[in-house]
Amino acid sequence: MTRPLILATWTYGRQANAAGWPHLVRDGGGALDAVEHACRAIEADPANMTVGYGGRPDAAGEVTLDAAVMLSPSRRGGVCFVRRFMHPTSIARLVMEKTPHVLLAGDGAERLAQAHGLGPTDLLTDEARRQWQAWRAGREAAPVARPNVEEARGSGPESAEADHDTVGVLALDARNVMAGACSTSGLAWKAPGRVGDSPIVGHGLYVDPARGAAVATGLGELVMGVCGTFLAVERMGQGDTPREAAQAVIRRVAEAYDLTGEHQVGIITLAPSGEWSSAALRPGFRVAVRTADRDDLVEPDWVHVR
Ligand code: SD4
Repeated sequence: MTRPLILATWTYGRQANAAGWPHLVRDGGGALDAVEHACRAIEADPANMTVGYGGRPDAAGEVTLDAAVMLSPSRRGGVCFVRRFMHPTSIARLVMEKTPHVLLAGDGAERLAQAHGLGPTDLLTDEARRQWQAWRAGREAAPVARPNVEEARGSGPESAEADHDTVGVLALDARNVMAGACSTSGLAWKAPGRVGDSPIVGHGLYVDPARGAAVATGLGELVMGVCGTFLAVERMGQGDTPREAAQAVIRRVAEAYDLTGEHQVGIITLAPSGEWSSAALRPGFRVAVRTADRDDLVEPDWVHVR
């Protein structure tokens, strides 16, 4: 199988891969640097309103970020409810490398960032504030009794990607080191305090060098109920191909929930051999793939929709 290899969620995954690739191939770099820098590029882009700086806020108008990085079951870190720093992926890496913990939340994560010289930033852009104000005005005019998660899915064509949030990246370097990272502002207009699948090992991201790696995107609540990425990697460990494992997770989600047409989950799976695949609940999900020979976007060859 081809390596080095970097895979990222959604069409903006190409932008992520472009930022990660030089770190994947340079001397002294590798898979971990590549996935971190891939996420950082999306976190810093205010035009992307689903990750990092410029992300859409929660129902109270506050942007809160979640992220994780992972090399193995014993080398992983996550942060959630980060409100003042643009690069939660780098803070997650600090949790992994500088603390004995797995997950830091809110002020604690921010203190760690500050202690390591990361500078605070106001994450709410004028455009995100404007959209939040419009959402709030609409809600006051016509209160809806659905949970925030449902409201956040939106409707119409833009919800296919615009609301779909996580940049998730998996990489395999020339030395066969596999790494993963993911970063998100979660769901637009979410309930204050809501944390999704992305910062939590085994839900939004899982990497086990002996078995494989997986990263998920879509409605975190759906992924979390089935421990989606752990399930995928565990199945690869038991002999599933990446394709079978990705499909098994999507089927499990479909079996576990009463789904509506707006629910989406996408997953990318990567075996230690470099073989990879993806699957989704419905059309719209894309995987950006970059190797020495290719740099393109792929649709999952299987989606659950029936
Ligand atoms: C979350 N999984 O917080 C993330 C958001 C996402 O497409 O990826 N949406 O639930």
